[in-house]
Order: sequence, then C-alpha cells, then structure tokens
Amino acid sequence: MKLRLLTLITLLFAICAVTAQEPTIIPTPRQYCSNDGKFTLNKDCRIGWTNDKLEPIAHYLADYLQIEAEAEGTDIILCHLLEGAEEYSITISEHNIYIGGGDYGGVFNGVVTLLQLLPDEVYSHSLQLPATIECCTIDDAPRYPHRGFMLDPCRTWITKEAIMDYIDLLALHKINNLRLHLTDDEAWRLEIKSHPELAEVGGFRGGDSPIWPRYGKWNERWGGYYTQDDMREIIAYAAVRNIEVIPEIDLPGHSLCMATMHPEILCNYEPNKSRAFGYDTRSAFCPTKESNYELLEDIIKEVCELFPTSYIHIGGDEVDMSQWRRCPDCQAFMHKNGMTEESELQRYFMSRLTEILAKYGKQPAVWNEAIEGGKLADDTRVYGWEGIKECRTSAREGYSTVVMPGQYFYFDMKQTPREPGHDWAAIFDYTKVYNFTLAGVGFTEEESKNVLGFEASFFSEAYASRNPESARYLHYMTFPRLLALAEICWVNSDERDVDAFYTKMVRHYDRLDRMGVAYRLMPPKVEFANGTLSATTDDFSDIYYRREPMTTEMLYTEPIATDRPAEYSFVARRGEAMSPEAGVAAHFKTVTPPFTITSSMGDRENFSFEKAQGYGRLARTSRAADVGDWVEFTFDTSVRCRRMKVATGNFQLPRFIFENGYVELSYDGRTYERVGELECGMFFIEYPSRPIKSVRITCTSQGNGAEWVSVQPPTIWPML
Ligand code: TNX
Repeated sequence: MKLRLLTLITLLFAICAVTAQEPTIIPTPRQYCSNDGKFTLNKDCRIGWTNDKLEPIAHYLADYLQIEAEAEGTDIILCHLLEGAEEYSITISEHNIYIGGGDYGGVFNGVVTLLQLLPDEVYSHSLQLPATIECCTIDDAPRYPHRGFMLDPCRTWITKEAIMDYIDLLALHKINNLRLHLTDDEAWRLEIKSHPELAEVGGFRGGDSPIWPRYGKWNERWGGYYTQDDMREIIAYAAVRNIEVIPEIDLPGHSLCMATMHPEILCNYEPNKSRAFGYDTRSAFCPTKESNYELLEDIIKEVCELFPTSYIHIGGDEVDMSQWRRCPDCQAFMHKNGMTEESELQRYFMSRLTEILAKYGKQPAVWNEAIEGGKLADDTRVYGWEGIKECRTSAREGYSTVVMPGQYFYFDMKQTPREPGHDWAAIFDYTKVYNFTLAGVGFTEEESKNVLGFEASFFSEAYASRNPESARYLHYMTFPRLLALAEICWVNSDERDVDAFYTKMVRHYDRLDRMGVAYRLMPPKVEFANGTLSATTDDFSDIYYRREPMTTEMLYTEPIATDRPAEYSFVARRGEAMSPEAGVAAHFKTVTPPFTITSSMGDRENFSFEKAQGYGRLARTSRAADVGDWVEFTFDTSVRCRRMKVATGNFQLPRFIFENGYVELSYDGRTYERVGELECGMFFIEYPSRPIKSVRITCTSQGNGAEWVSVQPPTIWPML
C-alpha cells in the first residue's frame, strides 16, 4: 500500500501543472499542484484510517465535513506514509482523498489544509453536501518544530471553554504549542491538591479575597482556576489538535499572589507596609530557604504528573532582586558561596528546581534572564523575550531557544498608537510579524541552528478591563497577527511579499468570519479634498461613520460634502471584525493647556506632579489612597473643550488607580458639581457646558494593592 501510494504521488507531481488560481492556504504549503477533475464529497462519503492512532483526527474532520468516520472508510483516507515530523502530503483524485503524514501531527496538518480547500461554510459546520474539491496534490512540511502561542489567564481569568475555543483557532493555523502562564503576581490558576489554598484562594482577587484587585473587577471577588480534571480536558483537547500544552509556573519572581497566602516564602526582613495599608508587596521567593524547595517540590510533582509534555516552564523573568539585596540570609548565602551577583542566586534557585524536575522526568524551560547568572543545565530550553540580543545570546550559548522578542511577538502590544494595549516593546501590526526573519535581525547561521521556533504571547493585563467575558479583545489583539506568525513559523524561506500575503489574508477572513472571530481590520483610508471627505477599505468591509457630537453610527455609502472634516470619524466592520477609528488628523488632535496637580497624598521624588504637568509623564502619589483622598487638576486658564479624560493608573493599564471614586467639575474654582463615577480609575467628561477651571477626583475605597497611585495628565480634545 505504502509503495503504491508513493508511486501515485510521484506520478501526480510529475504531471502537475501550476494553476492561476491556487486555493488560499495559510500557512502557505511547500508545493501545491493542481490536476484535472474534481472530487465530490457527498454525505455517503466515509473517512477511514490505516492506523488507530489516527482515529481522533478522522472524527475531528468528520465533525467539520458533517459525514461519518469509520476505520474502513475509503473516500478520505488518513495514513502514516512519510518520514518527517509533521510532514504531510494530500492527493485528491476524482475517486478519493489520501492524506499521508510522517506522524500524527503530519496527518493533522494535512487535514487542516484539506479544510482550506473546501468552501468556507465548513468553518461554521454548515457545509452543503455535495461539495466539490479540485483535484490536486500538496506536499508540505513545517520550517520550525516549535510554533507557539502563550496565553496569560492570570492577569485576566480565561475560562476552560475560552481556552478550548482558542485552541481550535490555533490548530486551524498549524500552531502546535500552547503555553499557559498559570501563576503570576495576580493569580494562581491551577489546582494543586497538596496545597488547595493556592487555587481556591489565589484564583480570585478583589472583593473579600486577601488577593488585592488589579487591572479591573474592583468590587467583586473575581476569577477562577482550572481543576486538574479541567486541565486534563484541555490537554486532551489540544492533543487531538496536534497542540502540546506547556505549563508555566512563574518563579522565583512574579510570586506575589503566592506570597499573600504563604508569606513564609519571602525574604528575612520586615518590609514597610504602611504605604499600602498593611499589604506586603514583595513578590520573590527567598532562594536560601530549604522549606521553599519542599513546598515547590509538592507543587512541581503534581504539575509534572499532570502534564505529558517533557518541558515545564519555571519562569525566571523580572525578579525584583532588591529583595535579595536587602535580605541578610541571601547576602550571607552569597558570601558563603562566593557569589557576587544576585543573578547567581537566581541560577542557584533554577538549578535546584531543575533537580526537582529531573526527579519527575522533566526538563526546565525558562525566560532569558535566567541564564544571566551562569550556565544552566544543557537541556534547558530558553524563551527569549527581552530582545534580539538576548535570543542570540541564548542560541550562541547552545540553549535550544524559542524566539519571541516583545517587539515582534507580543500581541498584547498596541497595533497603532491610539489603540489599546501595551507599548513598552513596540507598536506594530501584522506586517512587522510577517517581515521577521532571523537573518534579517542579525542571527548568524550557527545561532539560527539552535532556534526551535517562534512563539507569540498574549499577556492579559489590559484584557481585564475590556469585557473579558467575551473573546473580542483577545481576537482583536491576536488576529491577523497570528496569521503572520503561522506563516513565518511554517514557510521555509526568508522571502517576503507583504502585499501578496495581505491579499491572501483578506480571502482567509471569510473563514474567520464563519467562526465569529473578531479580528482587527486595517483602518479605512480617509481623505479630504475640495470639500469632500471620503473613506475607503480594500478588505470588503463596510464603513461606518460618526459625526461629533452625535454618538450614533451611520453606514457610509458615498463621499461626504463638508467644510468640517474633523468632526467625522470612520470605522470598518465585517462580521465580528472591526478596525480602529480613522479620520483626518485634526479629529484626533489633543491640546495641552498649562495646569497644576494638587493632592491630599502628596507626590514622590522621581515621579513628581511637576513632571506630569509637562504632559509627557506619569506622577505617583507618596502612598496608596484612602477613602476621601483626592487629586485635583487646576488649569491656569479655564479650558473649553469637547472632551476631557482624567485618569489614575498607568497610561495603558488600570493599575495603581483609585479603585473607586467620583469626579467633580468646577467652572469657577470655588464651587464643584459632581459629574460621575470613575470606571477603572478613569472618567471622560463629554461636552462640558462651560470652560473647565478644575477637575477633582475623590477616592471612595481604601488601598489598591500597591504603594502609590499613578496620576496621568488629563487628555483634552479641543472644540472642533
Ligand atoms: C513583561 S514577558 C512580562 C510580563 C508582562 C508583559 C506585558 C515577561 C517574561 N514578563 O510579566 O505581562 O511584559 O507585556
């Protein structure tokens, strides 16, 4: 059978002709050859398999095609045929379809490609039968064995069901690795049977939980965790879809949540808790305490038993080593062992964990900082996130390296400046991901050999305040960037043609629409000339516009004659997808009239109110806010404007905020009128009736789980 098939495939390739209209396949296959004729899929067709291990794939496919799968099926045949990992070939003749793979993953990849040869309805499980597929042969294999994605259910709780929905999207783009960032300062999301409090307490923050609220959901106790049964379900669901799940237990830093429940893990000194209402904000394990390794072994043992993957990610990023510097035990330990840098303590900690992992048959995966304190075990896998330099160092030192520098692969970054997200690494859209190549950023050939693949991440600080009960924000931030990731992880070439890829993406959007994905569309192109305002898109979306001060959206059907173009803004929509707002530059202009900040809390050095008064920077108060504490913005000259935003917290995140509070306006600097409540630490004043002299925000809750409140300069949109 194997031989006959191989001959058949060779023959078909020999006579194949490249057609003008190839089907849209993302990621692009190595070789596609079209042949004459069509295969007809009707409801009597059966999906069969030659090896029982492939049965789950047959059922997966059957569910999409709405036909039956049975071992003896001969219309669509799944078989092991080739050699290479994840390699596959598809042969479609008028009589049947063969999908041969080098392994389970290969066959799965073939099935994913087959779906892309079918009408788009297949993605909404509503394929009309009979359906026809053009005869063809496809031969394909991935460039990198690691095509990863990381989800952060800590900062924002992501339910088991939502994870599974997302796994489906990953699988359909041949992403084969999902890392779950299961612990962080804000939450502990995995049931640990020997220490049930970790998830039962640490899975929830806010309300009456000892874990303080952050990033949203202030008043209620909010969150969740995965039981070990839930996790087994996720792992099995992913495995069917050729996705390996790697857990991350982020150590020894990022452990504030854990420390809230187990303060004994912390260093040996009394912290100053007075600025944070008695809350200890320390976040790092003390590496010198033997009891810490006992506690961690309990945890790691369960994690190792639960996850079939051979790698367990144990963190190693952003450890606040000032805690180790202040700790007499850490200092004595360093002295005794001839260490001069705190990073060597981190290396010691990681080595201890590596021993524990080895005991349970696992290998360590770490963030790139963990290799700074000296050599770790040879089989350590390193995830490079800080930058290209760190990724190259890791590869050069011989570690198997996952390349994921923030400025290319952090999908929690903004896509343009006015959109939501972080900007610490970069502001970028799918084009930057697509154009990434190792050679292009300076990797030598030697270094490239140690690159296992690429991974994108979605850290979720900003998601918590954006209706996380819906997948919209997750989709918007990760699609279409994920399409570009899938393409560059897969295609064995450094050549790039961004226009051609865009055209393909737009065709692929039909499938995303079928699945209800709320991907991000490119903003409409807006032009104003000769008294006419026009907006265009090239992705078959509808354009809507809004005219200030109206809030209702209207369908845009033709250019608008106006002498006030700045009053208009436009968005594109198709299906659930949406673009950011577009308009002429004047629409988005803000102004910076001089003002002064005063507060009942005072400011702190290096983050003085004076600096924020220059509009460029944040200020910090000297302590966290109590009930009745206030911050006031007073303008030198009263300001007439159409909109003003006042906000506590960091620029992109509701963190270090007034958890609750209200806003008062004064037109004369003497009398105040209450205009509303803060939401996530901020408030928008819309079309104030008179020029504003000052705005005061008053806190109605105690503390925010930190030692200060961040104060932003107001954002002011002038009258148009
Ligand atoms: C840096 S990535 C972090 C995370 C944040 C992320 C936000 C990494 C190892 N550390 O804790 O969530 O930036 O983009």
